Amino acid sequence: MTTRIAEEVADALAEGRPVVALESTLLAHGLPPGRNREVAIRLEDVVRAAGATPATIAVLAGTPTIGLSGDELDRVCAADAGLVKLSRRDLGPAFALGLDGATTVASTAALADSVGIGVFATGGVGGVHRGAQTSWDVSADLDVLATTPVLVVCSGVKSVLDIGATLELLETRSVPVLGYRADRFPAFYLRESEFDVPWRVDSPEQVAAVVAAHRARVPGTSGVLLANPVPAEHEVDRVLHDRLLDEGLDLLRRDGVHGKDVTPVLLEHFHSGSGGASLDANEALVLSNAKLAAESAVALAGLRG
Ligand code: PSU
Ligand code: MN
Repeated sequence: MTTRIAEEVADALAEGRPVVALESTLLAHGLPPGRNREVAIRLEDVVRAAGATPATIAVLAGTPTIGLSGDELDRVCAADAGLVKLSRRDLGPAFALGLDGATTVASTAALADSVGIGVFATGGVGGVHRGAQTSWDVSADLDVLATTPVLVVCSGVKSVLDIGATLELLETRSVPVLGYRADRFPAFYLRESEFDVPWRVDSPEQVAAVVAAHRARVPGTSGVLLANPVPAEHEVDRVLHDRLLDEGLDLLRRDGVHGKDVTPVLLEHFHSGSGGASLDANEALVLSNAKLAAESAVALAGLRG
């Protein structure tokens, strides 16, 4: 069983041209069928327009696949796809059992790094869940950020998580957190949480300079988290957001949802309860993150000369 790398991605890597990894869980489990296929193609277009090569990552018939064809994107986005949500620990079983699966931030970043892709765009990363004091529900995304030298561009973490605890853990694990043209850490649907970002950067060149310094001159192998707030015109109304959040948390308790189902159930609640506003926000922020990731990858490639 080998890793399959799309030709255009392999060529770009061999020639040192910028590549941006994209995850498949946000397509298969974060967006509804139909819409997910449109977003998949728009993400790739945005990356290309900014001068980088997109590499959407998934596991297909047990093979890690870096860069999906149109047919493969159809397969990942199909209504009846039934793809398993694969975190990093699930990769071995999925390979061995020949499964189709969608990769989370944790597994996408790990697979990207394994083939030499150092920049990755997503929507929101997983983090410390509310009530983690008793549930121990802390996303493996944080562990991968702590151990994998990948730049992850996101719009912060959803307010369904314990944002303060998530930022504390990122500090403990020595992951630099940068706000893109922002002083506050964003909360996915909202441009600002109540928490400050440790560092602010204002251009892709600054992002690249920080990433290069972190990789070359700071001992250790942690990633870098770049937090890019949702574009202002797509931010979800705060009152609506707070209502959906309270309802969503009640729903989880009522139905006893836990583990890897928590994030998809909450996302679906937001999408159905907001009349589509949260979907528009979700699409706008991942597209904006893909663009910024591509611009940063281009700037990083420029530094390597
Ligand atoms: N946040 C979102 N949308 C998503 C996810 C996170 O706004 O679709 C997905 C990502 O793939 C992330 C995963 O890696 O959920 C985290 O899941 P968990 O909390 O079960 O680790
Ligand atoms: Mn979890």
